[in-house]
Amino acid sequence: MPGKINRTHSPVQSDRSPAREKNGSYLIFPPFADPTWAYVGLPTLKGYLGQRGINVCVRDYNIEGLYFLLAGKTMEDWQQKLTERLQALNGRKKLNLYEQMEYRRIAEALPLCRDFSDCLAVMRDPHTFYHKKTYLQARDGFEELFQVMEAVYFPFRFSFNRADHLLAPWDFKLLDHYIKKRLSPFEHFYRQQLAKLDQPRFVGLSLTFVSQISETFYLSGLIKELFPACFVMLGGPCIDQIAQNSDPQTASRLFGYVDAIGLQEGEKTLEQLLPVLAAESHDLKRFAAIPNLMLKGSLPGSVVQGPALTFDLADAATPDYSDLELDRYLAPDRLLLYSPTRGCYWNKCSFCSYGFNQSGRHAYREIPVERAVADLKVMGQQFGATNFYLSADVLSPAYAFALAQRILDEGLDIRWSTDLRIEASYTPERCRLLYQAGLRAVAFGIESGSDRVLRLMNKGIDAELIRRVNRNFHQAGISTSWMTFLRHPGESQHEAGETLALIDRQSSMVDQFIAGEFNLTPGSLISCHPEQYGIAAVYHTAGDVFRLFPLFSMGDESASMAEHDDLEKKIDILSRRYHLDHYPWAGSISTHHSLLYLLHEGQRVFAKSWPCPTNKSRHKGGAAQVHLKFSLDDCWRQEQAFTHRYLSVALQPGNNGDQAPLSFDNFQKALRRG
Ligand code: B12
Ligand code: SF4
Repeated sequence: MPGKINRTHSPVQSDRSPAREKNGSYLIFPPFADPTWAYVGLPTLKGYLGQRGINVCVRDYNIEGLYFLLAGKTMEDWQQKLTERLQALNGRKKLNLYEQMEYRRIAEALPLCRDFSDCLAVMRDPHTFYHKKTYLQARDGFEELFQVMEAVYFPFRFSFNRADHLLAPWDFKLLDHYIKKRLSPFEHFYRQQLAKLDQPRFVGLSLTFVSQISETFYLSGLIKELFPACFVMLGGPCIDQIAQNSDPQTASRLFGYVDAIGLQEGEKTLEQLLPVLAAESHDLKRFAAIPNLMLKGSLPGSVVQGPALTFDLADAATPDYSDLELDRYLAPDRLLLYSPTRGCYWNKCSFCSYGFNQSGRHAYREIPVERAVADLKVMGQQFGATNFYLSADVLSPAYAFALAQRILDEGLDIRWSTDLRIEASYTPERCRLLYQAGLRAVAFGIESGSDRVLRLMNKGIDAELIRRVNRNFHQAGISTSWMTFLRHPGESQHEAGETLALIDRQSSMVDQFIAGEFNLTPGSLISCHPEQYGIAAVYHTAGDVFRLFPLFSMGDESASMAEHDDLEKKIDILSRRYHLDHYPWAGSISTHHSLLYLLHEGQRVFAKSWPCPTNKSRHKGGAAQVHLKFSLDDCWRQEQAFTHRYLSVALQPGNNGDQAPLSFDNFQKALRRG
């Protein structure tokens, strides 16, 4: 029998009163994103607007939605649905390909159904959180929760960093299918939440990460359905990328879902827009003058855009987290995000197009150090936090030193982590200053261990400088994380090996690392001038209408399978010496859980392997506990064969380097063909 579900237990219930909320303006952060801390974008906007007398309410549906998923009633419904569906499929003589895919997922998910609220309790308890085996079991519990969800909502996939279709990217057809068929796991939760709003006048949804696309559009549809007069708007880096990269037709279709889009930073946009919306009758002409605002134009397929504006950080205000229940996040302590700088002072690496940098209007800016330290102090006092993540592209060395000095002068006792660039000015003495001021973890974009590739990337650093600066930080007691990637266009097999060899040689002073694979980022120098990097063609799939996942072909220079396997083996050997994990778990870079473990157990906590949890009940365990008519191995083999066959065609560009066929539509047709 699948695990029992406890309906009465209540750690997953919110204390928030169900009373109707009167505020007319809301800023909502939709799922799916990191649930271990509150993301900084909306509290930053609330702080700024509040200082100017404009009141907005921030709601984090990412964390509140997770509590809904963990509720006993939700799991009970899912378990019933899975049981009924399995019975129905077992009643068939034969399963088609799609049913086989679903059947295997259901069979493996059913035995995992249980009350997962114990996992939540572990993550929030200051004792069990630091007991590694217990922590890992709870972490696996959350992964299993998603596995169950993926079976219920097949063919969609979910995690704290993903919400997508099995194979096809989000396009309008897939989004409409998701919205009209009410396929979101949060359908009931959204309705409960929205029922509490008393005729909202304005709702701004933050679309920061790709993993929020489906829920953002789903929510906007629901809000429009429930409150037709409400002005619904999107903002954040991901929708900015979509609006800037898509062709004009796609951009204009976005206004079938929302009234407006905020490009780049939202402070000035909302400061000017909200009073206009509050006025009895809107003077529509005034919209067109609002900075960074994008609206539907009067001609079919056209859009109107307000003047582009780069926010002056001298005007920034203290982020306001007061609407959020900070103890509901998945962590035993409070950590706040704060963004003291925006943009990158280097901003010329070949592969990078960070945040709004590609717009050319996201110059490097800093909140004056005195103000930043005052903000940290106020936030610490107001929200009871001593841990901070300085959430920014990068801090300049001069800024980091001045900030550290000021923290010490003000006697501020905090611990923090952030991203820095490798620079010669980080001497042993300066690194000690940073440590004294509370810096405990730093992430570096190392990228490569080959000097030639670093030059090709225009990184402005070399392997010798990397070694020296990393050592200075490490020896000062600051944990160092290396972010590297392989297969930059033009990188040879030997050069890729140099990166792994550098990590290997320096591993006694590298506290965490990641060796990822090169991805083409829209707006990066490589994307804009592929020929300079030996790229034969850049193309998209037909379904990638938002232009978020450019693909490329290198002619015949690509690595062979054997070369690829050789690098993977080397990464594996290196990784075995560490405890590395994906977002947001302890062992991933720049996350809340990793910082907490570093503070608790020291710099080298991830530079050794961790005990394995014992509750891995996947696959075989699952099949043993439910009545199965069809072989799961056969289902798996059929799916593998189809996926391989399908993608080998669907990802190939057309004859002129045009788009590849992969899309929701194309996938459906291929399924029917089998
Ligand atoms: C710090 C950072 C992180 C941190 C913290 C992330 C977190 N979850 O808290 C770490 C290192 C952990 C991280 C991880 C990842 N990140 Co990151 N990260 C950043 C970074 C460098 C800064 C973010 C920040 O603090 N900005 C400062 C705040 C104040 O600005 P903001 O959030 O953009 O909000 C402003 C505007 O967007 C706007 N706005 C926002 N919402 C709204 C709403 C309305 C209605 C309006 C009008 C305006 C508006 O106004 C705000 C104030 O000006 C950005 C790059 C960048 N410069 O944006 C990338 C960025 C956000 N990350 C990105 C990505 C991809 C990731 C990862 C998915 C990477 C990976 N491969 O796993 C993970 C996901 C983690 C997760 N699941 O949550 C992308 C997101 C876009 C995308 N294509 O998905 C970005 C934009 C970088 C990029 N590639 O362009 N990241
Ligand atoms: S990779 Fe880092 S240093 Fe290079 S441009 Fe991007 S943010 Fe700046």
